[in-house]
Amino acid sequence: MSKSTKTLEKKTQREGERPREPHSRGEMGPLMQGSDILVACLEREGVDTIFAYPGGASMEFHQALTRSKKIRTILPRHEQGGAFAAEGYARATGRPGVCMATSGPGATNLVTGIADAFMDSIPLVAITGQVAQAMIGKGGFQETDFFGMTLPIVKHSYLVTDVNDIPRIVKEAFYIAQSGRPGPVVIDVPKNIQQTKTQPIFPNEIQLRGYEADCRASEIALNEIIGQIEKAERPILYCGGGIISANAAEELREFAERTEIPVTTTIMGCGAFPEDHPLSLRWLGMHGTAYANWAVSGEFEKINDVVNKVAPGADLLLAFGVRFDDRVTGKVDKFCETGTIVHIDVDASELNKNKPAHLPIVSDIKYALGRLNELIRKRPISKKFKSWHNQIANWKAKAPFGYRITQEVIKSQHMIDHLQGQESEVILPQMAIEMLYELTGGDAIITTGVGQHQMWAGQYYRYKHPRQLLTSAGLGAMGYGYPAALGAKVARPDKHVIDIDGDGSFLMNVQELATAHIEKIAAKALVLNNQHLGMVVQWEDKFYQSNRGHTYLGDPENMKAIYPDFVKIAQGFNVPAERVMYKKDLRAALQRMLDSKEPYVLDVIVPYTEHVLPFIPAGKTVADMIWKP
Ligand SMILES: Cc1ncc(C[n+]2csc(CCOP(=O)(O)OP(=O)(O)O)c2C)c(N)n1
Ligand SMILES: [Mg+2]
Repeated sequence: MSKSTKTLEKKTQREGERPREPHSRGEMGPLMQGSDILVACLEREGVDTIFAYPGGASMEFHQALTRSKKIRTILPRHEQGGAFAAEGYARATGRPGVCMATSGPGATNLVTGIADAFMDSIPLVAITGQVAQAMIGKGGFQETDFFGMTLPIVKHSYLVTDVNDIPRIVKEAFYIAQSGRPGPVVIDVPKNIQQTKTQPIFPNEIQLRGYEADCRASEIALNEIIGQIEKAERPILYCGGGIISANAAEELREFAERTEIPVTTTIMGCGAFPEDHPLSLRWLGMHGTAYANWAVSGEFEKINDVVNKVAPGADLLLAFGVRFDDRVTGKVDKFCETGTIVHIDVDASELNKNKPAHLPIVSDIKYALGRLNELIRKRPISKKFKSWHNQIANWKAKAPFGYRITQEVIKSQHMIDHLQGQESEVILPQMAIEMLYELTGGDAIITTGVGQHQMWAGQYYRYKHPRQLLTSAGLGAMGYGYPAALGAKVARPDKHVIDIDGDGSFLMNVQELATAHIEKIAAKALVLNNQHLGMVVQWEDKFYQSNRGHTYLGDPENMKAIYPDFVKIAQGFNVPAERVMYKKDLRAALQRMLDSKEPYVLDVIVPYTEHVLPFIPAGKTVADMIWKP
C-alpha cells in the first residue's frame, strides 16, 4: 500500500467512518449520480442560495445545480467573495451559508472565509470538488489536501469516500455547522464520487456519538449566579456573539431589565442588546467606550507612569457567550482584576482558556438566561445598585464617543489639495456614518471591511437588533465587507444593506461588483476613502514616529488625484457610483445611494489623519487608555 493511500485510509477513519447502518429510518431515492444526490440533500436542508464558482473538479455539481428548481446559484467573481457572501448570508439569518469551489486553487481561495467563520463561530458549509480518488496523493492537476489544510480552522470536515455516504454527511454537516457553537464544516468530494450512480437513502435522523450540542446549566449553578448578584455592588453583563448565535437577545433584555445590571457587548455582540437602551454601555475593548472599559476594570489616572485607581470597576462580571478575546481584555490579568467572574459558554473549551472564571458553566445561553428569568420572576433580585448606576451615568457623561476637526486635519494635504482650505467642507469619516445612521433610522444591516472605518462603523452607527452588524471580528479579514453585504442582501432583500468600507478593504474584493450587477443584488458600498491603510497608519503614528511603511494607497506620482478611481471602476461593472468631497454634498449623495434600487458605490473622500479613539494599545490596560478626542 502506498503511503498516500494509507493517509487517505487514516483520514476517513478519523472523520468517523463507521459501518453503514441499516437504512430502516431513511427514505430511498431513485438511481442518481453523486452530484445530484448532493444537490438533493442541500434542497432537503432548505438551502435556497449557494455561492459557487466552478472548475474541473466541481462542474458535475454545477451541472446538477442547473437542474435544481429550489436553489439559486450565485456566481461570485472570486471564491473568497463567495465564502464571505455565504457568511454574510449566515450572519444575517442564522442559517448556514453555503459556498462551493473546485479543487486546488478554488478551494484554497475559500480558506480565508472558512477561517473567518471559525473565528467568529458562523455556520458555514463549504463544499469542494476534489480530484478523483485514484489521483489523490499523486500530485495531480489541481490537487490540494483540502481536508488536511483546513483541519485547524473547521468545526468538522469530511472527505467523501463512498457515494452512499453523501446523504448522511450532508445532514450531519448542516447539523454540526449550526448546533451548539456554530462553525464551518468542509465537505470535500472527489470527482469520481460525484459521477458514481447509486440509489441514495436520505436519513431521517442523525446519530453523532460524543457530540453534545444541547448543554444546560444546572439549577445549582444558576442559583449560585443569583446569589452572586445579591452579593454584588457593581455587577456588569459582558455579552458576545454567543447571545446572537443562540437567538437569546430577548432573554438577555429581560434579564438585564429585571436585574438592572448594565450591559456591555463585544463587537460580535453588537445588537444583542439595544445600544439605545439606558442600561447599554455599548461595546468594550481596544476601541470600545471608555465608560464600558471603566465599568469592567475600573478608572485609573496615570501621572508620570504612576497609576492611581480613581474608581473601582465591576465586582461581578457576568460573561455570557464571550471568549475574552485580547482585543477586549488588553492585558488579560488586569481585565476586571477585582471582580468575580461567571462565564457561561456552550463550548467548554472556552472556559478558563483566556481568563480563569470563578464560576465556569457550560450551557446554551438561551436556556441559561431563560431559566434565570423564570427564577427571578418568582423571586426578584432585591438589590437595586443605585450608586453603581450613578457612577456609570457620570462615566457616560464624562467620555461619550466624540470627534473634532483637529489641527492635523486642518494642516493636512487633503485640506490643501482637495478642499482649498475650507474647514467647513471637510467630511470626517465619523460624520458620514452618523449621517447614514440618521438617514436609515438606525435600521440598516451594516457590513464592514477591516480598519479604522470598521471601528467607526461600530461606534457611530447604533445597533438595536441582533444580526445588524456583520463584521470580520476575530480574523479581521480585509475584503470582507462588500461580498458579505451581497450575501446579507440576498437573505434580507427587505433591508438596506450597506457596506461601510475602507479604500484598502474595498479594493480587495472589488470584483464582486460584477456579481452584484449581474445578479441584481442592491448592496451598497459607502467607501470612506482616506487613500491609506488608515489603521496601520494610526499604529505608525503611535508607535513608529509616523514613518510610513507602505501604507499609502494612492499614486505617489500624482498625490493630488484620488487613486484608484472607484467611480470609473464601478462604471466598468455597470454599477452606479459617485464621489463626494465636500460636506455640503454628503447628505444628498447618501440619500441617492439609499434610494437606488441597484448596487451603488459612494466614494467619500476623508482625511487620513484621524485616529480611532478611545484606544487601549495592544496588551495594555485600561489605565493606558487614550480617550480624549
Ligand atoms: C487581508 C488583510 N490584510 C492585511 C490586514 C492588516 N490591516 C488591518 S487594518 C488595515 C488597513 C485597512 O485599510 P482600509 O481598508 O483602507 O481601512 P482604513 O483603516 O483606512 O479605514 C490593514 C492593512 C488585514 N486586516 N487583512
Ligand atoms: Mg483607508
